[in-house]
Amino acid sequence: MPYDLVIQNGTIATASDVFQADIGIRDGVIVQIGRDLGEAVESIDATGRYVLPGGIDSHVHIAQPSGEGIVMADDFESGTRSALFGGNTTILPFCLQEKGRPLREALKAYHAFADGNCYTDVSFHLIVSDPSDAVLGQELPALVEDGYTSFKVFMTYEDLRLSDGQILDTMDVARRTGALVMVHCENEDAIRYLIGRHEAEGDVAPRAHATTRPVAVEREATHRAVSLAEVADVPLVIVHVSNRESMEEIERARRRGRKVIGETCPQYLMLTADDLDGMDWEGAKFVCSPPPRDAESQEACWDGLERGVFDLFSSDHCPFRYDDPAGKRNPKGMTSFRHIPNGIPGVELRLPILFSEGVNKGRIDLPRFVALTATNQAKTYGLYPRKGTIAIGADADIAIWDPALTRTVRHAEMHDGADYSPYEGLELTGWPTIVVLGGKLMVSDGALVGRKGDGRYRSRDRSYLATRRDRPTAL
Ligand code: DUC
Ligand code: ZN
Ligand code: ZN
Ligand code: ZN
Repeated sequence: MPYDLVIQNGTIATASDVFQADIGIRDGVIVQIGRDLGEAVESIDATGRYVLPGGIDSHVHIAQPSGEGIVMADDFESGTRSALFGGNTTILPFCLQEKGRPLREALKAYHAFADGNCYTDVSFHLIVSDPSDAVLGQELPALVEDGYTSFKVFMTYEDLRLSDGQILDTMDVARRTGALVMVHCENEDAIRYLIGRHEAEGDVAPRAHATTRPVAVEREATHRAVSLAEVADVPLVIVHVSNRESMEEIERARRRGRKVIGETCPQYLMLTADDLDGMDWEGAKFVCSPPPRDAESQEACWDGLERGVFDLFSSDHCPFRYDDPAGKRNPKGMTSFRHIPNGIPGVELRLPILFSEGVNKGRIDLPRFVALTATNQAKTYGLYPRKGTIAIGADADIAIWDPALTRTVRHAEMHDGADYSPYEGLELTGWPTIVVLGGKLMVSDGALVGRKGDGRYRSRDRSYLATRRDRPTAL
């Protein structure tokens, strides 16, 4: 029987190997890797290109309610389209529980947003904002069984933060059910204190967003999060780490034998707090939390990617329009940095940035790139070995890269719903030019050929980190 699709003559990279071979695909799955595979209905010539597992971005915010009058710039159509063009085939957005409401209600809404609208596969993390007895006792355990195997908790934001006791209670559900907890580490009380001081001084411009969320605020919360996880005896993901001192908390916890995974993001490699200065309200374009820091922190994050302090490199795509009353320039926002919605777009540039600045500049090798952006993402969040690698039996989710293609970032040429890119004008070498999802050609030489709805919802297994000997996984 002929293959549906064969990808020929490319250089394949996985998290462990780089080799030349052809890939035979049938019914959406990789069924052969080798030479002279024989007949195929369709074939792609990947001579001179890298053939990589499709990117998995485990940290993406889409259509998330963001406070009074504020609207996210991406829905599932534009968000997954942007992800696809950036070489991704799966993204994991967050489903936010509204206070006082069941998580199932939020999930129903998110599934309705996503169904039939996606260009990549999607799966959801849960954000627990209200760990009531019903949520902890019944709802979360049932949802873990249903394939929602990870939840995020916040230590900051008045309306999202959990107390230490609530975090412990949520971690305890994870301990009992084999779910994985992700924590946003910033100390809300410390931030409130600094915001009060700066506003009293009339210091209200976007730059003060960074000043009022200094490293100490993140480091303290990181220390507390890993300590709470130690008390509850659960593995942990520290998301969006921005600086060396927080990295050191992760490393110290690991030396104590704790399973702690670190994640960093493109903004902490490419931006600094100086970007929040700027004429008019332009600095708002770079407002995200934790904030970008300084050149030394950028170096620290590169170092962490090289040395393995970080296992995950994700975008934290959280897009708001700039020139829009529903976004960064909302009427209240312009009166104080405090009202600027936190988050920046990045799902389309995550991989090109790491490829150009990491692989092409010799900071990390190709297998490490694949590990950080696909394989570890799949393993951490229960998608491996179905996704995150090029292997017989895996989904045929593949990105073909031209390692020598140089392009300058222009938001006008991007595919998200925002009206700017924080990386405008950046010259990057190495771009995905062909993307295949489940054996179906989605992007061909930079043009969209896939259809909305080709991407589907995927339930997940438990993380390999959270499985115990008495609860085996697919691994
Ligand atoms: N945390 C995120 O993970 N993303 C955007 C904003 C935030 O605070
Ligand atoms: Zn966060
Ligand atoms: Zn100040
Ligand atoms: Zn985020």
